[in-house]
Amino acid sequence: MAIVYLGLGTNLGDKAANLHAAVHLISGKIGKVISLSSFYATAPWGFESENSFLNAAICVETSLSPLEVLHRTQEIERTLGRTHKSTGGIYHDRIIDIDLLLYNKEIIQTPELTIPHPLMLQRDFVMNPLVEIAPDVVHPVFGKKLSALFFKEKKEDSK
Ligand code: PH2
Ligand code: MG
Ligand code: MG
Repeated sequence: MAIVYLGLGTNLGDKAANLHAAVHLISGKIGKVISLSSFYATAPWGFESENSFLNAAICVETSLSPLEVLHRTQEIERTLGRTHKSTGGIYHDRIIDIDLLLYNKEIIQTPELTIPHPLMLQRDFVMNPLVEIAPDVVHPVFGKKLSALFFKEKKEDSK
């Protein structure tokens, strides 16, 4: 069994309902939900949109491999009606986005999948919910607890 952390985001439609629907499908198709963060209202990051986001993080116990988890999350995004993927750093409004943040302590770098998620530490909309449910989980690249890394980022921001 592996422990996987996923980031969830939505900025279209009934956002709370979209997150609940994603959690339900994740529990059916990926594994047992161990914990779910609060839902955080956040401003769009990295692109302009009049639609604010609702973000959350979830911890799941799974028997699937990292690539299988990725493919299931993509399937769930399509089931919930996501049309186009963000490519080349161009972001779009979306019904649901499910990002693979951490898979055990694994470090994976392939064209299809990079774990830990390369931008997670820079994104408050990922780290606020993730630190809520996993403050003591150690980031496999930086070797420090998520809470410590997030706090450090915050201090550097305010310099
Ligand atoms: N996702 C992005 C880009 N920008 N901004 C917020 N607030 N929340 C997101 O989930 C988000 C974003 C790329 O997937
Ligand atoms: Mg994303
Ligand atoms: Mg994504």
